[in-house]
Amino acid sequence: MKLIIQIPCFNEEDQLPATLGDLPRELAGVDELEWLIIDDGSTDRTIEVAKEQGVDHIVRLTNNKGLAAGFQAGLDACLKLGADIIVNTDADNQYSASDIPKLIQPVLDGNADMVVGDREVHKIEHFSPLKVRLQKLGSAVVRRASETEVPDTTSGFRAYNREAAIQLGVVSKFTYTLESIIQAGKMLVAVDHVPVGTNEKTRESRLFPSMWAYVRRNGLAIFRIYSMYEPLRVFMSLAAIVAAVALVIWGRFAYLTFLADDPGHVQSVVLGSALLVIAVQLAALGVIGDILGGSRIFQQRTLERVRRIELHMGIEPSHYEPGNPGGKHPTTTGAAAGPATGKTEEREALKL
Ligand SMILES: Nc1nc2c(ncn2[C@@H]2O[C@H](COP(=O)(O)OP(=O)(O)O)[C@@H](O)[C@H]2O)c(=O)[nH]1
Ligand SMILES: [Mg+2]
Repeated sequence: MKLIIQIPCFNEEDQLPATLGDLPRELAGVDELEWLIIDDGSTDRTIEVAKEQGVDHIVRLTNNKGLAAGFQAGLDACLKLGADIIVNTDADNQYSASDIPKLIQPVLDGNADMVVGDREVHKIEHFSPLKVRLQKLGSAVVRRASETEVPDTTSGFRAYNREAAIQLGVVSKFTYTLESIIQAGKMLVAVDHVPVGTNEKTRESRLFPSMWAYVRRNGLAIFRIYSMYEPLRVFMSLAAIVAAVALVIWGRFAYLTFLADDPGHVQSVVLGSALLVIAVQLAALGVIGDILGGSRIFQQRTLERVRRIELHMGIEPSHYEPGNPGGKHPTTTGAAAGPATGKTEEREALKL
């Protein structure tokens, strides 16, 4: 059983020593435990600090591509490095590394493919009441769309087994947390959650510089994901609302003209007609979205099979460089050999 702990990083030289310092080097039920960082085009000493701290693997993106892209590149590398379980945590030591055993237990027991750490946000002191409320509202929407029970959907502290990691393919640029839960709920991934501890806040959130940014970005992400995965529900509901308004306006016209003997409200007829046209267009968007959704599921299944073939062939992770497992003295050329996929002969036979 091999566990890789991955950490997405963007300019985290100050935070990494404490975060990595708390990570375990061995765990019960795990034979090999390695650390991987995804450096998303950092301009500071993130890589050097990670090497000093003994990180085993580095995925180094050449420029900044955003958290979701980095997360996906990390999952891909962990799979290709032979991980059976992948734990994702944040670079700012937000989550208690001592809860990793709790997080992986349902996966080790074979009861879950993906486990989301629940921070129990109402207990976090530095979360304002507004943020807690928004967080809960957003989580309720995601639970509904995903048909899961995850209480803390924006938590980045998670464990995935190989099956879950192979199946996930997040397309959002900005955040992967919400979309991955919805996707998991729709695919053959069993999602569970466990309560986890958090540490003191060490710095402001980089992802959400203000409350307004938090609302806007998460709201947009939820709408986008919901309309992508449930287009019929979203657009038919909108169409029904607009059509109902149109009918009320027409009803008013009919009442005034035929019952109240107050003719001449032609504007109501025009407005009602315009709204009805909009309602039909919205309904059509729902149908088109539904058709696209169907083809996306096939693309996703194809991607899943391509991944299995890649893993079988031992294709190397992209943007990979070895870390410095011994720690302290960073190497400039990289210490160990390439990724230990153990499939070199097979690859050579296939002339890859
Ligand atoms: N790959 C990548 N990771 C990022 C980026 N911005 C932030 N992160 C990482 O995402 C994690 C969460 O970021 P943080 O600022 O703590 O956001 P919070 O979850 O709102 O507290 C940390 O590990 C950051 O290093 C980015 O642009 N790219
Ligand atoms: Mg944070």
